[in-house]
Amino acid sequence: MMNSKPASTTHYDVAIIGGGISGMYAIHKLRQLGMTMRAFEAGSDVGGTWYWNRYPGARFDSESYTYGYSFSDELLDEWEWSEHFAGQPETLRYLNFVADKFDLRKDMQFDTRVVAATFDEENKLWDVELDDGSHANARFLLSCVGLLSDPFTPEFEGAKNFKGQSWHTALWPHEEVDLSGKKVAVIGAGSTAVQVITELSKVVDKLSVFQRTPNYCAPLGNSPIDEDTQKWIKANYTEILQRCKETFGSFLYDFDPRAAVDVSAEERNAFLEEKWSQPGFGIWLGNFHDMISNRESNDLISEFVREKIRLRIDDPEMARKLVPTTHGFGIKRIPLESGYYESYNRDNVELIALTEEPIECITETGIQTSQKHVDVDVIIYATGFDAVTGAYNKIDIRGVGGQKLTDKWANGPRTYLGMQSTDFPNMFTVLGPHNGGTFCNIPRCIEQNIDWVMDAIEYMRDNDFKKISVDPAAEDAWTEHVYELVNATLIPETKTWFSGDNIEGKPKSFLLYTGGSVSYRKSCDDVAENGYEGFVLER
Ligand code: NA7
Repeated sequence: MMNSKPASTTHYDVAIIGGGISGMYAIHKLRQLGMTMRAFEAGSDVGGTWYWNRYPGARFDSESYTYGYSFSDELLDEWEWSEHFAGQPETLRYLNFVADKFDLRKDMQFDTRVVAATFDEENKLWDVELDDGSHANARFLLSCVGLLSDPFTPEFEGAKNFKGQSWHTALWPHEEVDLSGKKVAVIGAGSTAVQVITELSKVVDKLSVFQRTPNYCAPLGNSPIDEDTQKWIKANYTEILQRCKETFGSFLYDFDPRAAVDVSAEERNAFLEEKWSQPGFGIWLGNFHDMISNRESNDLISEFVREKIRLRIDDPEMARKLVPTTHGFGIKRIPLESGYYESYNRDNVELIALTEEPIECITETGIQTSQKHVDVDVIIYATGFDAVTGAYNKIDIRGVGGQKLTDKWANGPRTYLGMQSTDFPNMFTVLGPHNGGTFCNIPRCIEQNIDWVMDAIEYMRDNDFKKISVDPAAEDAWTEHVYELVNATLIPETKTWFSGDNIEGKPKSFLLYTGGSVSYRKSCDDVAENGYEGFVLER
């Protein structure tokens, strides 16, 4: 493939893969450094996650005003979020507004996939091959591919024979889809399914939900932002954004320093009731600090939430299927919902618990389970993503000595700070595996990641360095640190995309970083302050 390289290859200082929130910000920052760059984006326009995930109900689980970019006071002042948790159309409008305001598209190439990237050791350059066969090269390769950008559709027997329409939620059609009067199946019960089921249940003739593992869903508590609150937000952006820098997940709330087991039952219940009644992730990331590490505490909190779920479902048999029993609260991503459980009180919604009634195959007209045939017109796969490493595996990335990144990460990723991997010099992985941004209010950590990478690039330019690579000892230590942190929690006990075990055949290995944003930022800052300790810089 690489031999067909055309004679003329365009050169940039930085080649960026992806035109979502990370890629867009990277362009803005690189311009400030006076560098040349090009972002290659598979979609036809900006937005990444928010460009692709157009399904009904797609919405922030982060407070809108903690999610937007913070780099421009003017932008903070000009943009007004209409809801505390904005829906996808508004978010995409916002990202278009940013792209227009900062004229970002002129450094972006849409409808273009990067198919390969090879490090040219002699010239210390990355050669990037695009899906039209053309090439570009750059001193630095910045992967801005996001965490959840490689949609996963399980291979059910017979799926190809289905005569109706079917699609993955992340590939929702761009044209208007009218599902009223239709019989629709949704496969999945994660955050996406919870959002899409709630909306579809209100419009379709019949909705059949195929759920493998129920989740603990908590109320989102969304509402419009009134005029006074709007003024308050604008006047307090500095404090809001500063607060996000000080908390574990870069949200406005943080874990409570008390252990759930150390307080009286009365105090604990009052605390949980309060958290439950508040909007957003407070019930998860503002809960007792030992919730994700202490079995007893986790059991107490899980039972509190189970009871909340039971109370909302009319039919006890339906409630039994919807109440999680095989994992504890907060160990997996908590879907936030706006009437999800009430969907199951509607006559037009049925729930098929796949643990009791597995899918045998897909037929021309619907889904055959071990017990019945469910007739459907449309099948919606809300089956998640090949998370974190999936998008990397789709690109033939080769580092020193032609080593393939997929081979290096075959048994699980190895990185330093989640920013770079040994033998893949000059390649920075924004929100990459084991990066602090993986367990974070994403844009807050994207800005931290990009700012840090830009400082490194600037430092190299100013000191005439051409190559930055990771010392293997630093990579070993970071990887060890990542596993040590997660092994002190209950997370390894559960199957989740956090560990790649939502995908058959993918090695179970933890992909995120659970040390929290504050600790992660400090690690990154310390490395920079110590002359990029753990990295090797060459001229
Ligand atoms: P998730 O959270 O990975 O959810 C995927 C869902 O699809 C989950 O319920 C899975 O069940 C289900 N699934 C996956 N494969 C199958 C098969 N083969 N059969 C039946 N059901 C299956 O993805 P989401 O898109 O909902 O959310 C991803 C992230 O986006 C979320 O964490 C937020 O950060 C935003 P399982 O639980 O594996 O039994």
